[in-house]
Amino acid sequence: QKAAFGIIGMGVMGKSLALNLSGKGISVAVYNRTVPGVEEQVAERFAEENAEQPLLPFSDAEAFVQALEKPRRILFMVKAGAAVDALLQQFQPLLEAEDVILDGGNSHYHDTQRRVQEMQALHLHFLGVGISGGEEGALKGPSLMPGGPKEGYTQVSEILEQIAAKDKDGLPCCAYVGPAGAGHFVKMVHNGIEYAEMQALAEVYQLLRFHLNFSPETIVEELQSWQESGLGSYLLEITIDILKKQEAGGLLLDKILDAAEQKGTGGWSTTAALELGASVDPIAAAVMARYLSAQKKQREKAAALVEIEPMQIEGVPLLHAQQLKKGYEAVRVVNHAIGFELMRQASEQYEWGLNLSEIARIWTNGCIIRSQLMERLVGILKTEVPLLQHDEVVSQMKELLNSWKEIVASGLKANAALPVFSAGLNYYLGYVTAQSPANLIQAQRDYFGAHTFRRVDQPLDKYFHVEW
Ligand code: NBP
Repeated sequence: QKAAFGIIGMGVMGKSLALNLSGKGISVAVYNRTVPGVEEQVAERFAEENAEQPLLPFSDAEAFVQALEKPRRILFMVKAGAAVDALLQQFQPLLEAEDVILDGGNSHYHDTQRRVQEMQALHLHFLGVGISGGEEGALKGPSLMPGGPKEGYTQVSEILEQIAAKDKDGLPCCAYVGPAGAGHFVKMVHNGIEYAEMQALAEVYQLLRFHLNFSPETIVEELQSWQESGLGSYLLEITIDILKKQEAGGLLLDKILDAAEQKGTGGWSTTAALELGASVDPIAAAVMARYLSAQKKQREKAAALVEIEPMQIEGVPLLHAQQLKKGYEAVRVVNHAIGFELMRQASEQYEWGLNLSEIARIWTNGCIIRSQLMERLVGILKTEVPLLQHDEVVSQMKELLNSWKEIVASGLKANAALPVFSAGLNYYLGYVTAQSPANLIQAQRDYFGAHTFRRVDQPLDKYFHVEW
């Protein structure tokens, strides 16, 4: 009997997804490459360990392909980049017209765009599928963001919807996102928002612990109250758990080196924003904050030279914690607004027809940035109005703005670097400023480079130059 679905790559994600599928009664053929001298028969051992599941293991590519129902549906769950192209080279001659290849890795959307076209020329459907939720999500139900040729998607929609997480109405957190590289673009932006959200939480922790003198236990209590009062999210939940984790009578967190690493998707979001002419200040700030954190040795040396110490924020800590909560609420709205705006601009530029409300919906469960805010955004994004101009959001931000400004000002004064809190605030203040100083920029450009400028007292399609 042939298998309904094939997975290539028995790493962390590939194994979990195989178990998710097989747990739903879907027969899965699994394959892993064999690197001579390294672990062999990876797929076979995985199937042995899970003998009760309908798994068919292979180390031979041809036998793997032959074991699949037609049209074949094969998910690549391997490292993004050259590995995906190498696999396409290897497997494409073994496949037939109408077969579907899904790339579930974190591939760059430009690569996916190219691969869709290359495979289309061979009458194969190539789908770039964003997958979020980590190992546990893959096993229990991830959020899935498939993009590429629609005909390919219809061949796999039923299976993907079956293994995806479910939203509060029981609908799958999986929806066809758009053509070409749209799925991987959306996953990239998901990760960009994730970077900003993680950094915002790191700043909250830093302020509470080192500038407001909260003990880890009190921070846990404080954050738990946030979690229960509208700010609930997966990332806040795991942050609370992390702040409880003890090792040898102390906080494990205190033993972890403060040098953040990254795999690139946050940086890609920033590059995409530069390409599209979009502003993603807090996402970019979060990426840069990780780079700066990684320069541990330089930071230590500079700290000794400059002798800057974390200072206590003056005043009543509990009142500042309330301001911080409001600032956190505000910066999260901006983090999300810029992410969705980036997708809107990409959708316009590439003609993808992205449905932002539907994207928010498939991010309400299974993925790392699931939150109560995301649930709210599903409704808000149904309108064409930009998120930060939506009535409900305008009144919310009016209510939060003063506290946000206060906490950023007090934090900076107390020597806390607040990359995301302050970049978000700068973005927001810039966004709500009708008259910016960019007229001076235009004048300077015209002065030294005769780059011309438009005038507010003349039609806007006319350009002027003066001898300064
Ligand atoms: P792992 O490192 O656990 O597994 C990688 C898999 O890719 C292994 O099966 C490996 O085979 C295979 N592989 C590599 Br590496 N190079 C290959 C090649 N040239 N040909 C064939 N197979 C190759 O990674 P993972 O965490 O499962 O992630 C897989 C993809 O999913 C990545 O793109 C990742 O960014 C993405 N992703 C990960 C997560 C997560 O939370 N981990 C979440 C969402 C997306 P081997 O065993 O022979 O080396």
